Amino acid sequence: LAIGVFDSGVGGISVLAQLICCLPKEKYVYYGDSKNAPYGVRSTEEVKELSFQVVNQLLKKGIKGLVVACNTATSGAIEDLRSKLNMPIVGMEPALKPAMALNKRGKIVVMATSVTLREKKFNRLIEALHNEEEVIKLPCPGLVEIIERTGGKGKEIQQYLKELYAPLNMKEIAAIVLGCTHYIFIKEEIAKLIEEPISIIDGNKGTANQLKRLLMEHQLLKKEEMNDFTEVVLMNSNHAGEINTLSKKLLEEQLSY
Ligand code: DGN
Repeated sequence: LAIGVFDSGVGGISVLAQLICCLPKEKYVYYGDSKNAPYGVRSTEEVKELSFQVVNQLLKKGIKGLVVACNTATSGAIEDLRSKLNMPIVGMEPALKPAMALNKRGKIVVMATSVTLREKKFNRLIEALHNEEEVIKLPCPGLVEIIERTGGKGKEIQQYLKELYAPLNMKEIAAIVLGCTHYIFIKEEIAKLIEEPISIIDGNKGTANQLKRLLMEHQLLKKEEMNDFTEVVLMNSNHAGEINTLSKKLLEEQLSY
């Protein structure tokens, strides 16, 4: 049985790459719902409905665990998914805790979709960390669409980021948290815009570690001797179950870092 991984498009490919590094013997089925991207501007009900549609496709492939490789779908649907499916389920969380653990003075910018920033899950996290004044919520409307179209390269992204950061005082910022899995592909572009002491952090490692812990706990981890290679099936709703070239290219890029 495989690990099912999904996102509202190609964003979760960055998570998949991290999972492969952490658990290379497993089989993965990735579903990118590019046809319905972005989820980030939809109602919570719609996000739930779309997430269940995708998960039904993954269940048909035979999965033993699920990674919701999308902060938006995690915020909107993970509780319902957990109550309906009997398997380990791991989601995304904007990496605020690691950002605070750096113990730097200054504000933490969280780049994410409007759904993620407005949902209870994230706001509870900020409250629990007693960090309300230090967090700047930075929604990035339209950015997911540009990344779906360009793979995260080119002038359009640079221009977008320049305008997004223009109102902020860079000197006040200690860290930038990438709270949307699509934004990992533009990490280098963001790095070009900022100066050294600002750290850029994502939650992918945390998710991979959590999956490993849960699979071990449920004795679902593949045995060392069973498989010498990673098996990956890529699907995308825009391509009728076919491998999507952009997903493949992004996965190869991520794995070669
Ligand atoms: N990759 C999704 C996330 O992590 O929130 C963003 C997707 C979207 O549809 N806006």
